[in-house]
Amino acid sequence: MKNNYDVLIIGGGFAGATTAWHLANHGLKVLLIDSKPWNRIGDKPCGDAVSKEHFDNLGMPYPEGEQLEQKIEGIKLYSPDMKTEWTVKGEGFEINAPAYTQRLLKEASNRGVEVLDMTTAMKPIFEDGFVKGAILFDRRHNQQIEVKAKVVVEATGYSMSFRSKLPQGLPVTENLDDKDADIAYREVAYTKDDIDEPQYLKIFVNQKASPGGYWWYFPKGKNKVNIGLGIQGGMGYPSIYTFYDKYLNEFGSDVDRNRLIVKGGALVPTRRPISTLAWNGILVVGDSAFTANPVHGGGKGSAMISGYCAAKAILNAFEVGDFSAKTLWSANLCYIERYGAKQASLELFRRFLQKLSDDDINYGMRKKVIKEEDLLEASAKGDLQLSVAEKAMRIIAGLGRPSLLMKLKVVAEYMKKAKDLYREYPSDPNNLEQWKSEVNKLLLDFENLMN
Ligand code: FDA
Ligand code: PGT
Repeated sequence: MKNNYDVLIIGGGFAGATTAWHLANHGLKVLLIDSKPWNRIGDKPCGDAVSKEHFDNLGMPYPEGEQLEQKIEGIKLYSPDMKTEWTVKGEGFEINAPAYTQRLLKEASNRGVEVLDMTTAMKPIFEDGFVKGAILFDRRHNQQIEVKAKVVVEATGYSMSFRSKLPQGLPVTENLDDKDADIAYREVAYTKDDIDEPQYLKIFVNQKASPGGYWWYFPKGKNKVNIGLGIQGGMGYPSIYTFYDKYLNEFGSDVDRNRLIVKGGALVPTRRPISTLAWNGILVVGDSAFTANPVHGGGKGSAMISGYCAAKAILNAFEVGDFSAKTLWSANLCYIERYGAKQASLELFRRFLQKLSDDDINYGMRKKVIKEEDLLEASAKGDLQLSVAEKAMRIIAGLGRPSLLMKLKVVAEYMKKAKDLYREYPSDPNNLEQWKSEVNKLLLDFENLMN
C-alpha cells in the first residue's frame, strides 16, 4: 500500500501528540502513528509531574477529570541526612499520562489528524539527502505501508528508533552518551495510610540510595503514590532494582506493594538538546531530541515545547513551500530560546551536582550555599545566582569548605558561558559544525576545571 501525506509524525507520546495538536486544523494532511494500541498510548514509565506554566505558555488545555490525579503546590527537597527540608513553591499537576495524551490525540483527530495505532515505522525513506517518508508496518491489518511525506517528525522517545536508522553522519543521528542519561524506575501503588500533604511532591537527594539522581515520592491523590528513583547511567552501578528494593522502605515506608498498579523503568536524557532538531525533511522532538531537564529529569513540559516549535516550523515551511533544513531551522531557534539554552547551562550544573558527596550536599543545603529561590531560578531559567554566596564567601569559606564554594563559582560562570553560546546559535545550518565545536570545547574546559 502507498500513501502521500504532508506530515508524518512517528510516535504519539507527549512530544508527538503535542505536535499533532498544534498542527491540526491548518489544512495539512497529517498522519500520526504509534506502535502501541490506542488505550496504551502515553503509558510510559514516568513520575507524571508537570509544571502548570508549560500549559499556560503553550496555550494547551489543563489536565482535568480522570487526566488529573493531584493538583501540586510545590516541591519539598530533602538533604541526604534528612536534616534540611527546602520547599520550592510552584503550581503543577500530577497527571494520568495515558488519559491526557489520548485526550490530545482525540482532539487532534477530531480536527483532522489521522491517527493509526499499532503501527510501527520500520525504516526511513531517504532520497537525495532528504527524509521523504517511512516504511510502516500496520499490525492491526498485518500490512506494510509506504508513506511519503514532505516532513517527518521523529517523536519516538528515548528509543530514537527512527532517526537511528538514517545514514550515520547526518546531524540528526547524534547519539546519547550513557553518562548523559539517568536510568529511572518507578512503581505506582496504593499507600497503607492517607498521605499527609498530597499537594507536595517530595524529592530526596541521596548519593548512596540513588547515585547521580534522586528518589521521588509523588502523590496521586490521598492514597496512591508514584515512587521511584534515578541513577546515573554508564557508571557500572548495580541494577536499578537493587537500589529500589534496598531503599524503598527508607523513602516509601507506607507503600503497599500488594496493591501495585504499575511498574517500569526507562532512560532519561540529562543533557543539552540534540545539536539540531531539524534536517532536510525531518524534525526531532521530545526525548529523542534530548529535551528533558538535565537537573530534575522532567521532560514532559519540554517535550511539549519542542512539539509546539516543530509545528510552528512546519506551518512556516508549508507557507514558503520549502522543506529543507534551512527552512525548518526556525524550530531550533524557537526551542533554544524557550528551553534549550537553559538545558545547556543546567547540564553543567548537573555534572557538578553528580560529583558531590552526601556530606557536601548536607552542608550546602544546611548553610544555604544555594538557596531555594536560587535553585528555582536555576531550574526555571538556567541562571545560578551566587551574589549572596559570593558576598558571604570569605565568612563561609572560613567555616570549612572553601573548595566547594570555589567550584560553585566556576560552575556559575560556565553556566553563564553556556547560555551565551546558545544565544549565538547559528541562524542557518552552514555554521552548525563550527558552533558545535565551540560547545564541545566549553564542555571539555569545564570538565578539566571540575576534575
Ligand atoms: P515517549 O516515550 O513518551 O513517546 C514515544 C512514543 O513513540 C511511544 O508512544 C512509542 O510507542 C512510540 N514509538 C517509538 N518508536 C516508534 C516507532 N518506530 N514507530 C511508531 N511508534 C514508535 N517527565 C516529567 O515531566 N515529569 C516526571 O515526573 C517525569 N518522571 C520520569 C520518571 C521516569 C521513570 C522516566 C523514565 C522519565 C520521567 N520523565 C518525567 C521524563 C518523561 O517521561 C519524558 O521526557 C517524556 O515522556 C518524553 O515524551 P516523548 O513523547 O518524547 O516520548
Ligand atoms: C542531579 C542529577 C539528576 C538527574 C535526574 C534524573 C532523575 C530521573 C527521574 C525523573 C523524575 C522526574 C521528576 C520531574 C519533576 C518535575 C519537577 C518540576 O516540574 O520542576 C519544576 C518545573 O521545571 P521546568 O524546567 O519543567 O519548568 C520551568 C518553568 O516552569 C517553565 O518555564 C521546577 O521546580 C524545580 O525545579 C524544583 C527543583 C528540583 C530539583 C531537583 C533536585 C536536584 C538536586 C539538588 C541538590 C542541591 C544541592 C546544592 C548544594 C550545593
